[in-house]
Amino acid sequence: MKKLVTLLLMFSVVCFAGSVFAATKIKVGVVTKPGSAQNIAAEKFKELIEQRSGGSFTVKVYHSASLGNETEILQQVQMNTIQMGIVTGGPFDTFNPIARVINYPFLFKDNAQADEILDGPLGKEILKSLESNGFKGLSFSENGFRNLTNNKRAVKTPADIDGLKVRVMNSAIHKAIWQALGANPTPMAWPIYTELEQGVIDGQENPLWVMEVYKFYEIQKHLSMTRHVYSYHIDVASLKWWNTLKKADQDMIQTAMYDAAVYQRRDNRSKDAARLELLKEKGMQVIENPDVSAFRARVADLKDMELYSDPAVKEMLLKIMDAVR
Ligand code: EAX
Repeated sequence: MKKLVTLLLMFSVVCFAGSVFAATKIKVGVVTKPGSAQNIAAEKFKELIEQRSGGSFTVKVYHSASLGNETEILQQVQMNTIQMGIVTGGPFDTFNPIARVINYPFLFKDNAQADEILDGPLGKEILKSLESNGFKGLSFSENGFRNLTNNKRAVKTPADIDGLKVRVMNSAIHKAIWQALGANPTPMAWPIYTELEQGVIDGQENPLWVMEVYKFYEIQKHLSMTRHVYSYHIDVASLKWWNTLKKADQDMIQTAMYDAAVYQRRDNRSKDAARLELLKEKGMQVIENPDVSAFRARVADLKDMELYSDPAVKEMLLKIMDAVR
């Protein structure tokens, strides 16, 4: 009997210690490979939260589309089969049209404007509105300003874009932008190296880091610094999961993700000049000053399109336009 009591006691001590010390695992999904913008944000978040929580949270980053494309990552976050995702603004568009506002062409002049809006009250409102889709929006990390590459010709003016088959993200606004610019936009999930290599598409548009990390200089000849969209990632958690966490843990995760996002934006920006040099060295023909005002004129009417007919979405777009004017 005594032995049994002792055993039972030992067993409950082990269980208690287990429940106190078992770390909570956070699975984070990104579609890109190590060294990419999303991955740098995810890895920094891992480092910060594991350190600050004293090990009570551990993070595993699932990368390189091992969990599927960005839309599929978001579906898994909604269901809480993974707890977090760092996902480009484009694919959010199909879940909530509010994501369209930041993808609006030529919305931000520079990084400082993007930070001011996204870290400010309007950015918070956008994150908040994702709760209706089962996402807890934590912060914005960045892909960066997007630029056009293609294999057909140097692009300086809209006429040079006419008829180019350009891959775009799965997003209504990105498709509309390239239609307005005169291209033949083809929505496609990431990654796209093979399609570029085989010539299924003539070109694509992404920030400079993508051309370097994914070695697009091997298969794309022309780069035009169009900077047509400031591309953000939304760093999201599953709302289902979020609601099970203690307030103190929510705060710690929120702060760690925001700090990681700020770190990653700075890191990304600090590397851009060297990247451009590298791409030139690798043989890309770069048009550094295309006729941006002509591009702008072609997309000037997008805000009046059906895409922005939802009053809340339109209102948010106009508020941002007003704030950055
Ligand atoms: O970061 O699909 C895209 O073009 C994204 O920018 C991609 O996630 C690369």
